[in-house]
Amino acid sequence: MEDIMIELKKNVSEKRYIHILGVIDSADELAEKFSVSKERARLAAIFHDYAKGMSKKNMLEFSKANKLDFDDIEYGNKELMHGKIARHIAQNNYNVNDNDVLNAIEFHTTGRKKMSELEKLICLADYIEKNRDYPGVDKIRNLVDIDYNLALYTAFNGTIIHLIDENKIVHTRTVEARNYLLSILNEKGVCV
Ligand code: DGI
Ligand code: FE
Ligand code: FE
Repeated sequence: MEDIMIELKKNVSEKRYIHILGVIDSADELAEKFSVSKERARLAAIFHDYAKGMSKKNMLEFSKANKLDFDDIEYGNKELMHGKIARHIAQNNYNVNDNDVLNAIEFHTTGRKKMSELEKLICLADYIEKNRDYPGVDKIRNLVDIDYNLALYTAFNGTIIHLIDENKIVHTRTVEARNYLLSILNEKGVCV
C-alpha cells in the first residue's frame, strides 16, 4: 500500500492527492454502513482518481495504445475517461483483480444502474470527503446517516442539475444511476 501511495503521489497534483486521502478516509468510515470490507473500500478509493492528472492528449494516446473503448459521450471528455483509465492501471500495473473494486473505480464518476454497494460507497465517498466544498455538500453529508441511498440520489440530482445549468451533456449512465437509486427509495417507501 505504501508503494502505491508513493506512485500515486507522483501522478497527481498535491490538491488531488489530498482529495484522494479524504476519499480513502470517507470510504473507510462508510464501509460498515454498506457492509463492504474496509480493505476493498480503501483499495477502490486509492485508485479512483489515479488518472486524473493525465492530459487529454495522454488519455487519448493511452486509450489507443491499450485498446480502451469509450462511447461517443465519453471520448475526448477527460472527466468521463479518467475512471476507465484508472481501472486499467489498477488491473494491469498493480494486479488488482477484484472485479467489484475495478468496477467501483471505473464507474465512480457516473455511477450506473444496478451499481453494487461498493460502487455506491465510492461515489458517495467522492462526493462527501472532508475537503469537498460545493453548494449542498452538507445536506448530502447529513443524509448519509438517514439513508445512504437517499444521500447518493440527492448527490446525483445535484450533479445532473449542475450539468444541465452548464449546458453539458449528461451521460446516460448518470441518469440511469439516479433513476436506479430513486427506484430503490420508492421500493423501500423512503420519502424523497
Ligand atoms: O474526479 P473528481 O473531481 O473527484 O469527481 P468525479 O469523478 O465524480 O467527477 C468529475 C467531473 O465529472 C465532475 O465535474 C462532474 C463531471 N460529470 C459527472 N457526471 C457527468 C459529468 N460530466 C458530464 N459531461 N456528464 C456526466 O454525466
Ligand atoms: Fe474522479
Ligand atoms: Fe475523486
